[in-house]
Amino acid sequence: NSTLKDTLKDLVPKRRTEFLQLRKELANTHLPDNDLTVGSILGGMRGLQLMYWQSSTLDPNLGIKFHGYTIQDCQKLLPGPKNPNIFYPEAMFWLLLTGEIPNSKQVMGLTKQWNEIVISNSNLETSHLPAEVNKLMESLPSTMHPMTQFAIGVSSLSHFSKFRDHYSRGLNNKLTMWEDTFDDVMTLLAFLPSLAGKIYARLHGSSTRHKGNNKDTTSLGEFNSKADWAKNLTSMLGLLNKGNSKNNDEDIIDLIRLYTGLHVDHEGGNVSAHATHLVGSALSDPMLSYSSGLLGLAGPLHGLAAQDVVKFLLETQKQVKDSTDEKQLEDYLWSILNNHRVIPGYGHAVLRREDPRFTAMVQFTKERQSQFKDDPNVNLMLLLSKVAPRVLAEYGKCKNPHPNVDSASGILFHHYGLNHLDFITVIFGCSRAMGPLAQLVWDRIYGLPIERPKSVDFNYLKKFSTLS
Ligand code: CMX
Repeated sequence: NSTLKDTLKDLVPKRRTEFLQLRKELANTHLPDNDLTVGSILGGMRGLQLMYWQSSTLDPNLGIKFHGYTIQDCQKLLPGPKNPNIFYPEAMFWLLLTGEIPNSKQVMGLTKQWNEIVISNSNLETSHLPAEVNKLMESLPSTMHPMTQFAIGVSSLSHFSKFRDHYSRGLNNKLTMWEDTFDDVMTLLAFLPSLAGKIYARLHGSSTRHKGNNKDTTSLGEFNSKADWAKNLTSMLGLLNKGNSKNNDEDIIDLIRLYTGLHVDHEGGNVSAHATHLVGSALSDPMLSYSSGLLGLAGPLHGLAAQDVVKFLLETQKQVKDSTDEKQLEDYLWSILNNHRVIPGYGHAVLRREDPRFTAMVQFTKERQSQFKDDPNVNLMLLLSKVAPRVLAEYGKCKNPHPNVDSASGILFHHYGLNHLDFITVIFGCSRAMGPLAQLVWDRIYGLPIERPKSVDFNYLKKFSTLS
């Protein structure tokens, strides 16, 4: 009379032991007619060149390059506000799609197009979202994780997908469907700041009204049809005019511009990009495709690490008597590792050096030292980036002991008043949309096929081992 779970529980010890034995024994074994080893099939396909990606490649030692341009190149070459090293994310999207550095006029034109999409497709009486999407978002429990809300909101925009509509009516064909994909991508990117603003406002439990409109529960700040995408995102999160004289509005806008400009793409194999590409390969529309990417970004080993890092830093402040003392920090990190937990914000599946995106975030703090010098959490983040690599290198397990993309960003948002930590990954999701969605346009241009790798089962693998 045992339940399904009890039956499974009885099976687990034997099967797990057999599986681990098989994985060890066959690590270097090639299956018939297959160039891959069993080790790579069972090891997360690490390092295998199995995908085509148009816009970016990741060099383990140099970091990400967008059409050959490094992060530093982009900081120098892409149009932005006058402030050094800052560029508009719109400019990065242009580069991702075309491989060309746009001029300022082209970038301003793109911003204008996105803002027009928002204005002309929203019921401005109630929000800066299509009325149906706004209604749906209002119906979600405000306690639901922001990333779940975000993925729901993005997939609901599929209701307005030109690609889906034309496909169902037989109006597009293989040669032209990239154009509908492109138009949907523009719609989706245009609405991301409003959607993020909506979710953030609901997290606060109450929503301020823009223009004194009592019905509005859109965001904590205003949408400005003349502002750039990142400025609107910052504003709609209510991060402007916080009244703290030390924190200049222009700096927080620049942080969001820099962050959302840098996190757009990290070649194709990471979970959010790969999920978008995989689902898109079934000709699901861009909204459904990217919604699946967001669900992957919501995993703690991927984008959620950004919120985990901030929680970790705040917890470290509580647990360690003096967080400026390297020895105390080292001891604390060892206690984490000895409890079989990971140190969030460190390590990477591909990179083998400090993440250049982390370096750019740290550079941002150095350029504004007077603002950050008295923030104990930012100082802890900086000190940990020296201590943790030493500890992780001695621990000896992880292939890359250096800080990754998620190490610095969250605590900088926190510094500027973003106080719902669960929300941090939503900002990552706004940015990450650009790379995988640019790829989706190219998937359609090239007519790439549906992805359908072959899988192998336990009994087949067993034949090649001593278990047979
Ligand atoms: N702390 C403790 N242990 C770590 C570690 C860390 N920061 N990074 C890796 N390890 C461990 C792994 O858990 C693994 O242990 P097991 O053999 O017991 O499974 C071992 O070291 C080898 O791992 P690896 O080959 O170096 O790294 P993977 O490719 O398996 O994983 C990653 C990469 C990012 C998931 C991992 O480094 C990690 O968990 N880091 C912490 C979470 C994090 O910061 N994620 C954000 C990554 C950036 C992003 O993609 O968004």
